[in-house]
This record gives sequence, structure tokens and C-alpha cells, in this order.
Amino acid sequence: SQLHYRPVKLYDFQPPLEDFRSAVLEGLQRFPKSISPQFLYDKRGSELFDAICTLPEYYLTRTEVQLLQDHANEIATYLGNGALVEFGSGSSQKVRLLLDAAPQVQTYIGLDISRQHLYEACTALAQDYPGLEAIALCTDYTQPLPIAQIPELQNRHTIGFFPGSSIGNLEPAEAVKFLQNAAVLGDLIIGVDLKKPASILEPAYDDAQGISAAFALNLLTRINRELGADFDLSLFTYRARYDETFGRIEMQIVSLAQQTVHIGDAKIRFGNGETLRTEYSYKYTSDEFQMLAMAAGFQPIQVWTDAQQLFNIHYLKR
Ligand code: AVJ
Repeated sequence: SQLHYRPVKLYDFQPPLEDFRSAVLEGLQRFPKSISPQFLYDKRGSELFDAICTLPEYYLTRTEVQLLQDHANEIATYLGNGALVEFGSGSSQKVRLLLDAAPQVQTYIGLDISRQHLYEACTALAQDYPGLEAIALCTDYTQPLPIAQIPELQNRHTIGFFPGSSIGNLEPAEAVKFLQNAAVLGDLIIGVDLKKPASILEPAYDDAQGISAAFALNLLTRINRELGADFDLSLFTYRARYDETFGRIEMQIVSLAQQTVHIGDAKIRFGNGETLRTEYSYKYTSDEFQMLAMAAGFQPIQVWTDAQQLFNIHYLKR
């Protein structure tokens, strides 16, 4: 049958995937124990994260979507006829709000480490936006971006898009490095969660239905399945605490007993009450984030905020 959309061009830079086994062993042999949040997103983890995004307590997604809808026309004036590059594009849903308001944007570049998911999301966009040139760029965006090798990015207005407050997973020094790398590309539209009372933040990361807990604890299930470990899920619990000094939510798995877990030949000891950190989620005031952006060489020129002061979308000019 005839194609009714422009085929998606794929640039595959074959980013090396971090080895799950060595990352897990390394993280469990540290003190305090920690494992990178990137490993939370297996099939079940991605489903649980999608469920988190619709929880009543998790205000981030719906607030950001509302901001994008409310200010789409103004954001479109900043986009002009530039090329839109989405970092960690996942299923590329939020960018549709921008594309709907900015028909003059003719090029979309999705950038993700997961080639299959990326390609499918770009294809779905190409189908829904006839005339849009959709490009899939499979690469690790924490590494220097191969822009010299992408003709579609040469000599044109380019705007990065990094929604979801995903930058919150990075420690501030890493966040500056990410922003410096993104600045090579052009301007940046970025979603950032605001500082607020712990009474609002903590339920967002430890909800009444236990979905946030299931999301973190699924990491242990994944380790059991993929690495042949023997975590007893009944001997661990989940906790999310807002550390006001650091301005971050700390998500951790807590051992309910002194115990030894086996991962292949390795023995991992847990003390009673010992923690395994699964994520940080940093929160920034508008001013703090603008300082961070300036440290990375950006000029903050606009910030959109909801009436309840929950969330920011920043426009950063290179
Ligand atoms: C995907 C990093 C933006 O920090 O709000 C939500 C991850 N983890 N609930 C966040 C998360 C548990 C989320 N980010």
C-alpha cells in the first residue's frame, strides 16, 4: 500500500548500553547503596511510570501539559520555522502540543538511547503530521552530540525540548554538564519542577495507591529475573523523603531486616534499615534554575508558571 507519510530517517550512532549486571553489582557494593534511575524503565517499569503520571498526587505531568497548552501560541513564536529536537523523546506525546501550535516547524528530531521505541514514536508522529520531516537520532544525550554529522541540523535555528523535569534526576553539577552539551545544539525549552512544601512533594513520590513504591521495588524484581538474584520483596519497603537542604526528593528502598541477597556468585549484605537509593528528584526555584542555565552558557529569556506555582517551563536562548 502507498505511504501516506514521509518515511523516518534514522541516524544510529549505536550508543553503548550500560551493562545492567556490572552497574547493579557496583551500586550494591557502594555505601550508601545506589543504582542509576535509568534501570527503572524495563517494560513493567515504563508501564508503572505511565501510571504515576496520571496519579492525583503526581501534579507534574498534568501541570506541564496544561502550561504547554495554555502558552502554545507564545511558545510557537519562539520556535519560528526552526527544527525541534526532543531529548529522551520516549513516546513523543508532549511535543504534539507544540507541533499543533507551530505548523511552520517542518523538522522534528527525536533523540533517544532506545532505538526501537524511538523509531516507532517518530513514525507515529510522521503519520499524524503529514509534511513533517521526522528524524530519529539514536544516541546517548549525556555524551557529546554528533551534530556535525547531521546535515538537517546545519545552519538553522534549532530548539531543544526536554520536558517532564527529567533534569531533576541529575545532580546540579551533572545538570550543568547536560545543559552545556544541549547548548551546542541551540535554544532549549525545558520543564522544571519547583521547590514547594514537603507536604505536597512527598505524596507525589509516595502515593496512596502504592504505584510509586511498586515502580521502585520493580527494580528488585528486574534484578531477580534478569540477573538470577534472590531478593525477597516482603523484606523491603519504599520511602520518599524531601531533603530541604539539598532541595531534592530522595527515593529509596529500605531493608526491613539484616539479610544477605545473592546475585550469581556475589553476596550482598543489608543491615536492618539500610537504604538503597533509586532516584534523586531535584527541585529548583525559577531563579536557581536560571542561574544553573547561565552557568551552562544559556540566556534565560522566558519562564511560564501555573497559578499554583507548581511547575516551570523555561525558554533558554543560546
Ligand atoms: C522522570 C525524573 C521526572 O522525578 O518526577 C517520578 C521520576 N520517579 N516518580 C520525577 C519519578 C518516581 C520523575 N522524572
